[in-house]
Amino acid sequence: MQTRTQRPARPGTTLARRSVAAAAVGATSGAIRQAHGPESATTDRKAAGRMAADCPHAIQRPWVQAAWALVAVALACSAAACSGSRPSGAADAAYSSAAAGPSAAQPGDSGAAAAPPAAQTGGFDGTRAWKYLETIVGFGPRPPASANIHREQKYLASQLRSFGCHVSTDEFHAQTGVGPLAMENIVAEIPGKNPGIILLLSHYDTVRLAGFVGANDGGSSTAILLEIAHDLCGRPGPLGVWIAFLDGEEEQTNFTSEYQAQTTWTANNNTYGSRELAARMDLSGDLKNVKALMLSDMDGDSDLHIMRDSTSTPWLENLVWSVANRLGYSRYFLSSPMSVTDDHTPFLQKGVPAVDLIGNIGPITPEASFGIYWHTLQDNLEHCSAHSLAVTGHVFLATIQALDDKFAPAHHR
Ligand code: 1BN
Ligand code: ZN
Repeated sequence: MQTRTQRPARPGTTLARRSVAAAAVGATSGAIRQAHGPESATTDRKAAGRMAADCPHAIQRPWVQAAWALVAVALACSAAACSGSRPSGAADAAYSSAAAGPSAAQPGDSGAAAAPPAAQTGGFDGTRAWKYLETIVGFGPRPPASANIHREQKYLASQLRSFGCHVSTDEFHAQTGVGPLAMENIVAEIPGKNPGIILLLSHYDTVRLAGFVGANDGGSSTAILLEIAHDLCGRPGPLGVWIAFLDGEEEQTNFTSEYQAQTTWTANNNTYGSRELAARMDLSGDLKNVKALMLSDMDGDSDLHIMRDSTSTPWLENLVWSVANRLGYSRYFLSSPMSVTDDHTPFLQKGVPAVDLIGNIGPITPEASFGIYWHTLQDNLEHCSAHSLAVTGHVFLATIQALDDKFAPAHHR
Protein backbone atom coordinates (compact mmCIF):
# COMPACT_ATOMS: atom_id res chain seq x y z
CA MET A 1 0.00 0.00 0.00
CA GLN A 2 1.33 3.40 -0.90
CA THR A 3 -0.06 6.85 -0.65
CA ARG A 4 1.13 9.96 -2.33
CA THR A 5 0.01 13.53 -2.52
CA GLN A 6 0.59 15.88 -5.34
CA ARG A 7 -0.09 19.49 -4.68
CA PRO A 8 0.38 21.61 -7.76
CA ALA A 9 2.95 24.32 -7.39
CA ARG A 10 1.51 27.78 -7.01
CA PRO A 11 3.48 30.94 -7.53
CA GLY A 12 5.66 31.41 -4.49
CA THR A 13 5.02 27.94 -3.08
CA THR A 14 7.11 24.78 -3.22
CA LEU A 15 5.78 21.52 -4.53
CA ALA A 16 5.43 19.20 -1.56
CA ARG A 17 5.01 15.44 -1.65
CA ARG A 18 4.01 13.65 1.50
CA SER A 19 2.97 10.12 2.27
CA VAL A 20 -0.08 9.67 4.43
CA ALA A 21 1.12 6.20 5.33
CA ALA A 22 4.44 7.55 6.50
CA ALA A 23 2.77 10.38 8.36
CA ALA A 24 0.46 7.88 10.05
CA VAL A 25 3.24 5.86 11.64
CA GLY A 26 3.11 6.63 15.31
CA ALA A 27 0.19 8.98 14.77
CA THR A 28 -3.24 7.71 13.79
CA SER A 29 -2.46 4.43 12.16
CA GLY A 30 -5.91 3.17 13.05
CA ALA A 31 -7.42 5.81 10.84
CA ILE A 32 -5.14 4.88 8.02
CA ARG A 33 -5.89 1.18 8.36
CA GLN A 34 -9.53 2.03 8.24
CA ALA A 35 -8.94 4.08 5.13
CA HIS A 36 -7.29 1.34 3.19
CA GLY A 37 -9.44 -1.59 2.85
CA PRO A 38 -10.55 -5.03 3.64
CA GLU A 39 -7.36 -6.32 5.22
CA SER A 40 -8.29 -4.17 8.21
CA ALA A 41 -12.03 -4.33 7.91
CA THR A 42 -14.05 -3.00 10.77
CA THR A 43 -17.35 -4.68 11.47
CA ASP A 44 -19.13 -1.48 12.35
CA ARG A 45 -21.02 -0.87 9.13
CA LYS A 46 -24.31 0.96 9.10
CA ALA A 47 -27.75 -0.21 8.18
CA ALA A 48 -28.02 -0.17 4.42
CA GLY A 49 -24.58 -1.57 3.86
CA ARG A 50 -24.99 -4.36 6.36
CA MET A 51 -28.43 -5.17 5.10
CA ALA A 52 -27.27 -5.19 1.52
CA ALA A 53 -24.39 -7.47 2.33
CA ASP A 54 -26.38 -9.87 4.44
CA CYS A 55 -29.67 -9.96 2.58
CA PRO A 56 -30.03 -9.11 -1.08
CA HIS A 57 -33.50 -7.65 -0.60
CA ALA A 58 -33.05 -5.73 2.60
CA ILE A 59 -31.72 -2.52 1.08
CA GLN A 60 -34.97 -2.09 -0.77
CA ARG A 61 -37.29 -2.49 2.17
CA PRO A 62 -37.37 -0.46 5.37
CA TRP A 63 -38.62 2.97 4.44
CA VAL A 64 -40.44 2.27 1.24
CA GLN A 65 -44.02 2.35 2.42
CA ALA A 66 -43.50 5.64 4.19
CA ALA A 67 -41.83 6.92 1.04
CA TRP A 68 -44.85 6.11 -1.07
CA ALA A 69 -47.16 7.97 1.27
CA LEU A 70 -44.87 10.96 1.46
CA VAL A 71 -44.23 11.13 -2.26
CA ALA A 72 -47.97 11.61 -2.61
CA VAL A 73 -47.99 14.32 0.04
CA ALA A 74 -44.94 16.03 -1.41
CA LEU A 75 -46.44 16.10 -4.87
CA ALA A 76 -49.53 17.78 -3.46
CA CYS A 77 -47.54 20.45 -1.63
CA SER A 78 -45.92 23.62 -2.87
CA ALA A 79 -43.90 25.65 -0.40
CA ALA A 80 -43.84 29.43 -0.65
CA ALA A 81 -40.54 30.73 -1.94
CA CYS A 82 -38.78 33.66 -0.35
CA SER A 83 -35.66 35.66 -1.00
CA GLY A 84 -32.36 36.00 0.74
CA SER A 85 -28.91 37.28 -0.02
CA ARG A 86 -25.35 36.85 1.13
CA PRO A 87 -24.06 40.03 2.75
CA SER A 88 -20.62 39.79 1.29
CA GLY A 89 -18.56 41.40 -1.40
CA ALA A 90 -18.68 38.01 -3.04
CA ALA A 91 -22.45 38.07 -2.91
CA ASP A 92 -23.02 37.75 -6.60
CA ALA A 93 -25.57 35.58 -8.20
CA ALA A 94 -23.76 32.45 -7.16
CA TYR A 95 -24.49 33.12 -3.52
CA SER A 96 -27.84 34.82 -3.60
CA SER A 97 -31.09 32.93 -3.36
CA ALA A 98 -33.46 33.51 -6.20
CA ALA A 99 -36.81 35.06 -5.36
CA ALA A 100 -38.36 31.83 -6.48
CA GLY A 101 -37.04 28.60 -7.86
CA PRO A 102 -37.65 27.54 -11.42
CA SER A 103 -40.98 26.11 -12.36
CA ALA A 104 -41.37 22.39 -11.89
CA ALA A 105 -40.14 20.12 -14.63
CA GLN A 106 -42.97 18.99 -16.86
CA PRO A 107 -43.63 15.39 -17.83
CA GLY A 108 -41.58 14.71 -20.93
CA ASP A 109 -38.98 17.34 -20.03
CA SER A 110 -35.53 15.89 -20.14
CA GLY A 111 -31.98 16.89 -20.74
CA ALA A 112 -30.71 20.37 -21.38
CA ALA A 113 -34.06 21.65 -22.69
CA ALA A 114 -35.41 21.73 -19.14
CA ALA A 115 -32.64 23.88 -17.65
CA PRO A 116 -33.90 27.06 -15.94
CA PRO A 117 -31.95 30.30 -16.37
CA ALA A 118 -29.13 30.61 -13.84
CA ALA A 119 -30.73 33.77 -12.45
CA GLN A 120 -33.58 31.59 -11.16
CA THR A 121 -31.27 29.12 -9.43
CA GLY A 122 -28.94 31.33 -7.41
CA GLY A 123 -26.43 31.60 -10.25
CA PHE A 124 -26.15 27.84 -10.75
CA ASP A 125 -26.18 27.27 -14.50
CA GLY A 126 -28.03 24.01 -15.19
CA THR A 127 -27.21 24.17 -18.89
CA ARG A 128 -23.49 24.38 -18.19
CA ALA A 129 -23.78 21.56 -15.61
CA TRP A 130 -25.55 19.46 -18.24
CA LYS A 131 -22.63 19.97 -20.63
CA TYR A 132 -20.23 18.77 -17.95
CA LEU A 133 -22.45 15.74 -17.50
CA GLU A 134 -22.48 14.98 -21.24
CA THR A 135 -18.70 15.17 -21.32
CA ILE A 136 -18.32 12.90 -18.29
CA VAL A 137 -20.76 10.30 -19.64
CA GLY A 138 -18.93 10.50 -22.98
CA PHE A 139 -15.88 8.96 -21.32
CA GLY A 140 -17.88 5.74 -20.99
CA PRO A 141 -17.74 3.34 -18.00
CA ARG A 142 -15.38 4.77 -15.36
CA PRO A 143 -14.47 2.14 -12.77
CA PRO A 144 -11.38 2.84 -10.63
CA ALA A 145 -8.00 2.41 -12.35
CA SER A 146 -9.57 2.19 -15.84
CA ALA A 147 -8.35 4.13 -18.86
CA ASN A 148 -11.67 5.99 -18.91
CA ILE A 149 -11.42 7.16 -15.31
CA HIS A 150 -7.91 8.41 -16.04
CA ARG A 151 -9.36 10.55 -18.81
CA GLU A 152 -12.05 11.76 -16.43
CA GLN A 153 -9.44 12.63 -13.78
CA LYS A 154 -7.50 14.75 -16.28
CA TYR A 155 -10.72 16.47 -17.33
CA LEU A 156 -11.82 17.26 -13.76
CA ALA A 157 -8.43 18.63 -12.70
CA SER A 158 -8.03 20.72 -15.83
CA GLN A 159 -11.56 22.12 -15.59
CA LEU A 160 -11.06 23.02 -11.93
CA ARG A 161 -7.76 24.73 -12.67
CA SER A 162 -9.34 26.64 -15.54
CA PHE A 163 -11.92 27.98 -13.03
CA GLY A 164 -9.06 29.34 -10.90
CA CYS A 165 -9.41 26.68 -8.22
CA HIS A 166 -6.46 25.56 -6.14
CA VAL A 167 -6.43 21.82 -6.81
CA SER A 168 -4.87 19.05 -4.68
CA THR A 169 -4.70 15.50 -5.91
CA ASP A 170 -4.16 12.50 -3.65
CA GLU A 171 -3.09 9.34 -5.45
CA PHE A 172 -3.33 6.27 -3.27
CA HIS A 173 -3.43 2.51 -3.62
CA ALA A 174 -6.34 0.58 -2.20
CA GLN A 175 -6.40 -3.16 -1.46
CA THR A 176 -9.80 -4.07 -2.89
CA GLY A 177 -11.95 -7.07 -3.63
CA VAL A 178 -10.48 -7.15 -7.16
CA GLY A 179 -6.88 -6.61 -6.02
CA PRO A 180 -4.77 -3.50 -5.50
CA LEU A 181 -6.09 -0.49 -7.41
CA ALA A 182 -4.61 2.96 -7.98
CA MET A 183 -7.15 5.61 -7.00
CA GLU A 184 -7.15 9.37 -6.86
CA ASN A 185 -9.09 12.00 -4.94
CA ILE A 186 -9.22 15.48 -6.45
CA VAL A 187 -9.95 18.41 -4.13
CA ALA A 188 -10.61 22.03 -5.07
CA GLU A 189 -9.98 24.35 -2.13
CA ILE A 190 -11.60 27.78 -2.00
CA PRO A 191 -10.16 29.68 0.93
CA GLY A 192 -12.40 31.46 3.42
CA LYS A 193 -11.98 34.53 5.57
CA ASN A 194 -12.48 32.29 8.63
CA PRO A 195 -10.83 28.98 9.52
CA GLY A 196 -14.06 27.00 9.14
CA ILE A 197 -14.56 24.74 6.14
CA ILE A 198 -17.67 23.57 4.31
CA LEU A 199 -16.83 20.26 2.63
CA LEU A 200 -18.74 19.15 -0.47
CA LEU A 201 -18.37 15.59 -1.76
CA SER A 202 -19.19 13.63 -4.90
CA HIS A 203 -17.87 10.30 -6.12
CA TYR A 204 -16.83 10.18 -9.76
CA ASP A 205 -16.19 6.45 -10.25
CA THR A 206 -18.82 4.11 -11.67
CA VAL A 207 -19.94 0.58 -10.86
CA ARG A 208 -17.81 -2.26 -12.23
CA LEU A 209 -20.51 -3.52 -14.60
CA ALA A 210 -19.86 -3.79 -18.35
CA GLY A 211 -21.55 -0.98 -20.28
CA PHE A 212 -22.56 0.97 -17.15
CA VAL A 213 -22.01 4.71 -17.77
CA GLY A 214 -23.46 6.10 -14.52
CA ALA A 215 -25.04 9.27 -15.91
CA ASN A 216 -26.78 9.74 -12.58
CA ASP A 217 -24.70 7.52 -10.23
CA GLY A 218 -21.28 9.13 -10.41
CA GLY A 219 -22.04 11.56 -13.24
CA SER A 220 -24.75 13.92 -11.99
CA SER A 221 -23.16 14.81 -8.64
CA THR A 222 -19.79 15.35 -10.31
CA ALA A 223 -21.35 17.72 -12.83
CA ILE A 224 -23.19 19.58 -10.04
CA LEU A 225 -20.04 20.08 -7.99
CA LEU A 226 -18.05 21.11 -11.07
CA GLU A 227 -20.60 23.85 -11.72
CA ILE A 228 -20.44 24.92 -8.06
CA ALA A 229 -16.64 25.08 -8.37
CA HIS A 230 -17.08 27.19 -11.50
CA ASP A 231 -19.30 29.57 -9.53
CA LEU A 232 -17.21 29.80 -6.36
CA CYS A 233 -13.54 29.34 -7.26
CA GLY A 234 -11.58 32.54 -7.03
CA ARG A 235 -14.25 34.12 -4.81
CA PRO A 236 -13.32 33.61 -1.18
CA GLY A 237 -16.37 33.63 1.10
CA PRO A 238 -16.82 33.80 4.86
CA LEU A 239 -16.08 30.06 5.25
CA GLY A 240 -13.72 28.01 3.13
CA VAL A 241 -15.37 25.64 0.67
CA TRP A 242 -13.56 22.44 -0.22
CA ILE A 243 -15.00 20.46 -3.10
CA ALA A 244 -13.81 16.85 -3.17
CA PHE A 245 -14.21 14.49 -6.13
CA LEU A 246 -13.80 10.99 -4.74
CA ASP A 247 -12.66 7.77 -6.33
CA GLY A 248 -13.68 4.25 -5.33
CA GLU A 249 -17.09 4.82 -3.78
CA GLU A 250 -18.63 1.83 -5.52
CA GLU A 251 -18.28 -1.78 -4.45
CA GLN A 252 -15.07 -3.19 -5.96
CA THR A 253 -16.43 -6.41 -7.44
CA ASN A 254 -16.55 -7.24 -11.15
CA PHE A 255 -20.30 -7.62 -11.44
CA THR A 256 -21.75 -9.99 -13.98
CA SER A 257 -25.38 -8.87 -13.63
CA GLU A 258 -27.40 -5.81 -12.70
CA TYR A 259 -29.02 -7.81 -9.92
CA GLN A 260 -25.63 -8.57 -8.41
CA ALA A 261 -24.68 -4.88 -8.65
CA GLN A 262 -27.92 -3.93 -6.87
CA THR A 263 -27.55 -6.38 -4.04
CA THR A 264 -23.86 -6.37 -3.13
CA TRP A 265 -22.44 -3.85 -0.66
CA THR A 266 -19.91 -5.44 1.64
CA ALA A 267 -17.98 -4.09 4.60
CA ASN A 268 -14.91 -2.11 3.56
CA ASN A 269 -14.99 -2.95 -0.14
CA ASN A 270 -16.39 0.46 -1.09
CA THR A 271 -16.08 4.16 -0.06
CA TYR A 272 -12.29 3.99 -0.52
CA GLY A 273 -11.89 7.62 -1.54
CA SER A 274 -13.92 9.05 1.35
CA ARG A 275 -12.11 6.87 3.90
CA GLU A 276 -8.81 8.07 2.47
CA LEU A 277 -9.88 11.74 2.57
CA ALA A 278 -11.25 11.50 6.10
CA ALA A 279 -8.00 9.90 7.31
CA ARG A 280 -5.87 12.45 5.48
CA MET A 281 -7.82 15.45 6.82
CA ASP A 282 -7.71 13.97 10.29
CA LEU A 283 -3.92 13.73 10.09
CA SER A 284 -3.48 17.21 8.66
CA GLY A 285 -5.75 18.75 11.31
CA ASP A 286 -8.16 20.14 8.71
CA LEU A 287 -10.96 17.82 9.77
CA LYS A 288 -11.59 19.65 13.03
CA ASN A 289 -12.32 22.82 11.03
CA VAL A 290 -15.08 21.20 8.98
CA LYS A 291 -18.32 22.85 10.10
CA ALA A 292 -20.52 20.87 7.74
CA LEU A 293 -20.22 18.25 5.00
CA MET A 294 -22.72 17.90 2.18
CA LEU A 295 -22.63 14.83 -0.08
CA SER A 296 -24.34 14.82 -3.46
CA ASP A 297 -25.14 11.38 -4.86
CA MET A 298 -27.53 10.43 -7.66
CA ASP A 299 -29.23 13.84 -7.89
CA GLY A 300 -29.87 14.00 -11.64
CA ASP A 301 -33.04 11.97 -12.23
CA SER A 302 -35.59 13.73 -14.42
CA ASP A 303 -38.18 12.93 -11.73
CA LEU A 304 -36.00 13.83 -8.76
CA HIS A 305 -36.69 12.60 -5.22
CA ILE A 306 -34.01 13.33 -2.64
CA MET A 307 -34.24 11.04 0.34
CA ARG A 308 -33.89 11.80 4.01
CA ASP A 309 -31.05 9.73 5.43
CA SER A 310 -31.48 8.93 9.11
CA THR A 311 -27.73 8.54 9.67
CA SER A 312 -27.10 12.16 8.63
CA THR A 313 -26.65 14.87 11.26
CA PRO A 314 -30.15 16.10 12.21
CA TRP A 315 -29.48 19.85 12.49
CA LEU A 316 -27.70 19.91 9.13
CA GLU A 317 -30.29 17.80 7.37
CA ASN A 318 -33.03 20.02 8.81
CA LEU A 319 -31.17 23.07 7.54
CA VAL A 320 -30.95 21.65 4.01
CA TRP A 321 -34.63 20.68 4.01
CA SER A 322 -35.67 24.11 5.28
CA VAL A 323 -33.58 25.80 2.58
CA ALA A 324 -35.18 23.54 -0.03
CA ASN A 325 -38.66 24.36 1.27
CA ARG A 326 -37.89 28.08 1.28
CA LEU A 327 -36.79 27.86 -2.36
CA GLY A 328 -40.01 26.09 -3.33
CA TYR A 329 -38.45 22.66 -3.81
CA SER A 330 -40.34 20.65 -1.23
CA ARG A 331 -41.73 18.41 -3.97
CA TYR A 332 -38.21 17.11 -4.65
CA PHE A 333 -37.24 16.54 -1.00
CA LEU A 334 -38.89 13.54 0.63
CA SER A 335 -39.60 13.35 4.33
CA SER A 336 -39.52 9.59 4.63
CA PRO A 337 -36.66 8.10 6.63
CA MET A 338 -34.10 5.68 5.23
CA SER A 339 -30.49 4.99 6.05
CA VAL A 340 -27.50 4.46 3.83
CA THR A 341 -23.78 3.88 4.12
CA ASP A 342 -22.18 6.25 1.67
CA ASP A 343 -19.22 8.64 1.35
CA HIS A 344 -20.45 10.72 4.29
CA THR A 345 -20.16 7.73 6.67
CA PRO A 346 -16.39 7.84 7.36
CA PHE A 347 -16.77 11.51 8.30
CA LEU A 348 -19.79 10.89 10.54
CA GLN A 349 -17.72 8.24 12.29
CA LYS A 350 -15.11 10.90 13.02
CA GLY A 351 -17.69 13.31 14.42
CA VAL A 352 -18.09 15.61 11.40
CA PRO A 353 -21.63 16.97 10.86
CA ALA A 354 -22.66 15.49 7.52
CA VAL A 355 -25.68 15.10 5.27
CA ASP A 356 -26.18 12.77 2.31
CA LEU A 357 -28.40 14.23 -0.40
CA ILE A 358 -29.06 10.95 -2.15
CA GLY A 359 -31.62 10.80 -4.92
CA ASN A 360 -33.30 8.17 -7.03
CA ILE A 361 -32.56 6.64 -10.43
CA GLY A 362 -35.89 5.99 -12.13
CA PRO A 363 -39.28 5.46 -10.47
CA ILE A 364 -39.25 4.32 -6.86
CA THR A 365 -41.23 1.13 -6.26
CA PRO A 366 -41.66 -1.22 -3.31
CA GLU A 367 -39.00 -3.45 -4.86
CA ALA A 368 -36.61 -0.69 -5.87
CA SER A 369 -36.16 1.90 -3.15
CA PHE A 370 -33.42 3.79 -5.03
CA GLY A 371 -35.34 3.61 -8.30
CA ILE A 372 -35.76 0.91 -10.90
CA TYR A 373 -32.71 1.99 -12.94
CA TRP A 374 -30.28 2.11 -10.00
CA HIS A 375 -27.14 0.10 -10.87
CA THR A 376 -28.58 -0.85 -14.26
CA LEU A 377 -27.56 0.04 -17.81
CA GLN A 378 -30.61 2.34 -17.85
CA ASP A 379 -28.72 4.84 -15.73
CA ASN A 380 -28.15 7.04 -18.77
CA LEU A 381 -28.65 10.64 -19.93
CA GLU A 382 -32.18 9.92 -21.11
CA HIS A 383 -33.31 9.59 -17.50
CA CYS A 384 -31.54 12.71 -16.23
CA SER A 385 -32.37 16.39 -16.56
CA ALA A 386 -30.59 19.71 -16.32
CA HIS A 387 -33.54 20.92 -14.23
CA SER A 388 -32.72 18.40 -11.49
CA LEU A 389 -29.04 19.34 -11.58
CA ALA A 390 -30.11 22.97 -11.16
CA VAL A 391 -32.49 22.27 -8.27
CA THR A 392 -29.77 20.41 -6.37
CA GLY A 393 -27.10 22.97 -7.22
CA HIS A 394 -29.34 25.81 -6.09
CA VAL A 395 -29.98 24.10 -2.75
CA PHE A 396 -26.24 23.51 -2.28
CA LEU A 397 -25.40 27.18 -2.95
CA ALA A 398 -28.18 28.48 -0.71
CA THR A 399 -27.18 26.09 2.08
CA ILE A 400 -23.57 27.31 1.83
CA GLN A 401 -24.92 30.81 2.37
CA ALA A 402 -26.98 29.65 5.36
CA LEU A 403 -23.88 27.97 6.84
CA ASP A 404 -21.89 31.18 6.34
CA ASP A 405 -24.60 33.03 8.26
CA LYS A 406 -24.56 30.41 11.02
CA PHE A 407 -20.80 30.06 11.51
CA ALA A 408 -19.01 33.17 10.25
CA PRO A 409 -19.05 36.22 12.51
CA ALA A 410 -20.64 39.20 10.79
CA HIS A 411 -17.42 41.22 10.90
CA HIS A 412 -15.58 38.44 9.06
CA ARG A 413 -17.80 38.29 6.02
C1 1BN B 1 -24.60 5.20 -3.79
C2 1BN B 1 -24.39 5.09 -5.10
N1 1BN B 1 -24.31 4.05 -3.26
C3 1BN B 1 -23.94 3.21 -4.24
N2 1BN B 1 -23.99 3.86 -5.38
C4 1BN B 1 -24.37 3.75 -1.85
C5 1BN B 1 -25.45 2.79 -1.51
C6 1BN B 1 -25.14 1.66 -0.77
C7 1BN B 1 -26.75 2.99 -1.91
C8 1BN B 1 -26.11 0.72 -0.44
C9 1BN B 1 -27.71 2.08 -1.59
C10 1BN B 1 -27.41 0.94 -0.85
ZN1 ZN C 1 -23.73 3.27 -7.21
